[in-house]
This record gives sequence, C-alpha cells and structure tokens, in this order.
Amino acid sequence: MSELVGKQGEIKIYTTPWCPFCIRAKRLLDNKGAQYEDTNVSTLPSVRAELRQLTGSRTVPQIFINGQSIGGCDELHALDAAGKLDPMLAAVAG
Ligand SMILES: N[C@@H](CCC(=O)N[C@@H](CS)C(=O)NCC(=O)O)C(=O)O
Repeated sequence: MSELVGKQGEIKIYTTPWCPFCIRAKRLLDNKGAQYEDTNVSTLPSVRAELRQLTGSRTVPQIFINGQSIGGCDELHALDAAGKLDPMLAAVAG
C-alpha cells in the first residue's frame, strides 16, 4: 500500500495553499483539535498523480484517516454531520 495513505493513528491531508476547500477541511480538523500531517502538493505532480490513482479524484484536499481514504472537504463535513468523524478521530488519538 502507498505510504501516502498513512496508517492507523495518523491523519494525512494533501492540499494546495490557495484552495478554499483545503482551508475549510483543515479548519474543521483544527476545531476538533486533531493532529494531522499536511502536505502541500502544489509542486509535487508525482504525488498528485499517485493520489489520483489511489482515490480516483483529481481534486484537493485528499484526506486519509487511519489509513483510510475519506475523500475531500465535503466528505469530511458529511462524516461529521453523520456523527462518524469524532469516533474516527478518537481512534487516531486513542
Ligand atoms: N468536492 C471537493 C471539491 C474540491 C475542489 O474542487 N478542489 C479544487 C481546489 S480548491 C481542485 O482541486 N481543483 C482541481 C480540479 O478540479 O482539477 C471537496 O469537497 O474537497
């Protein structure tokens, strides 16, 4: 499995600095006090290509929690609205 996805206990987010969806996703994680590794992929075309292969999506952000692809900002907020994000974050901290 690609190292990009991380593993249990990790949150990885792939972003570009000027992307409002990226800022919004990180704000939600910050508000929840989550620790994450943020990688700016704006100058990393090979990482973007690998993310595209892994997720089937060409947009940023791409978020992985506990080695699982979450999707982007909308999916992160949908998980939160469904009450599923907090347990995932608790598993990271756990
Ligand atoms: N629905 C996505 C939208 C993300 C999105 O549109 N990101 C823009 C940058 S702010 C992007 O990656 N655009 C590049 C593209 O569409 O190829 C999400 O919630 O993450």
